[in-house]
Amino acid sequence: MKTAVFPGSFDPVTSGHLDLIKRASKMFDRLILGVLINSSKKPLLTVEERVRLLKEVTKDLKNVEVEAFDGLLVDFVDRCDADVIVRGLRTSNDFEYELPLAQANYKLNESADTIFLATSPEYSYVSSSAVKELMRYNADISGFVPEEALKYLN
Ligand code: COD
Repeated sequence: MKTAVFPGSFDPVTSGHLDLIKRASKMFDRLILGVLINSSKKPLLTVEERVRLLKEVTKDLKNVEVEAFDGLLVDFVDRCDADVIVRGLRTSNDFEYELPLAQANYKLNESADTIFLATSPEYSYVSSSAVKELMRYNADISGFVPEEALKYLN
């Protein structure tokens, strides 16, 4: 049984996240979405809200679980008894950020190896930061977040 952890802030979950979650859920027997509790980014939503929204948007994906975590990702991966970490890549900026993170995680724990999935082109411009920025201007975010999240955020 292969288990993967897809960690993130998910503040809030976007259509880009959901696309990646659906694709990764087909590759592994079990996919655990790890929601970081103490993000250094100032969160829009509480961790409870982020977990609840993720559960709602993934309710039809039977092998997907959602859990909040604190501390190091490698320790969460161990607690989940996971085989791999999944992360997404949109641009070369993501790559610059992700590569040292993946290498550091592997150095800390060789069972915390990372695989990257390329964003689907239709979601490459989507990010939680863009959603937060648009919300500040009361703009339409329907193309950026799943329907369930849209209802809640509106
Ligand atoms: N298309 C595809 N992928 C996307 C899209 C999109 N449109 N939008 C986002 N993604 C991907 C991101 O590239 C990322 O892989 C993932 O979705 C989650 O994104 P975010 O922004 O919600 O989450 P991050 O990047 O803020 O998560 C950071 C972590 C929580 C993974 C990180 O801070 C962490 O591991 N913290 C724990 C402490 C730790 O262990 N630090 C490392 C020390 S070396």
